[in-house]
Amino acid sequence: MFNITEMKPCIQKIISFGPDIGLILGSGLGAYGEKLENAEYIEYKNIPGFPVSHVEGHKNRFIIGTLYGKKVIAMQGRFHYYEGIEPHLLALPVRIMKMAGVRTVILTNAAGGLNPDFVPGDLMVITDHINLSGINPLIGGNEDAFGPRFPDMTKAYHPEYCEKIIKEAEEMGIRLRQGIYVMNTGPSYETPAEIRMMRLLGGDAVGMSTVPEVVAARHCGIHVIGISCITNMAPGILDQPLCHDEVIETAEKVKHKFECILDRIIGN
Ligand code: 6GU
Repeated sequence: MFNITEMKPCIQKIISFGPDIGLILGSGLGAYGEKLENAEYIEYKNIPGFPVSHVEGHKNRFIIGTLYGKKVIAMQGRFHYYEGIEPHLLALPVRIMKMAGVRTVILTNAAGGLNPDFVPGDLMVITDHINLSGINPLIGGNEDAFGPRFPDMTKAYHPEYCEKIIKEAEEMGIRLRQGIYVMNTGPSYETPAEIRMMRLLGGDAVGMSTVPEVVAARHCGIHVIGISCITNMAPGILDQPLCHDEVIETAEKVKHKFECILDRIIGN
């Protein structure tokens, strides 16, 4: 098991900065990190034992800086289990944020729509999740310094923040959905039969990330806000095949709407 305290000297810059808000940016949204003022960069490769993401467009660095007067740390390039990164390593970024004093983490992702009322380009506030991935970043010896062996996952997605975000989006004239995020490992997309199952289970969107970070964040008491960009409908919902280019294309199209919401959340 990796010993996180050994990383401390390499993340001293982050710890001294003392960010309040953590941002983990999903596919197509990494550029938001560039908005931070007086930014400094900490490359993952300079943190010993830290994984590196090979997903295209992910920059593999933390950015620390201020935005609307708040101290923010953004993770530009997140890790996925499908890359072959061990589950316990998926908890590291959130734990570094915890050591630096982060109280709230905002997670974004690209997801497939399960709810037939959704359309590609919709944004969805995550109100809860279903972990179908079969992995959990807390498997292994418990890191007692971070949290309990059996952490509670009720209200994992801060209910008052969810409500507030929905209200503010309304004020801004942005249609914001809400729903349950289902995590599957990927990298293959689901079969139509699997999608029917997920829908029956009560899922509204499906993706390949976020849940491990949420579990790690709740373990150590960090508040969570999750927002999915519905980049495509899940296989079988529409009678058409799914390709990754569509995911990237839609994420690019709704980037502005997504950024407006992030601005408002961080500002308030
Ligand atoms: Cl349909 N499935 C999964 N697992 N991840 C996705 C997706 C679908 N669409 C975007 N990301």
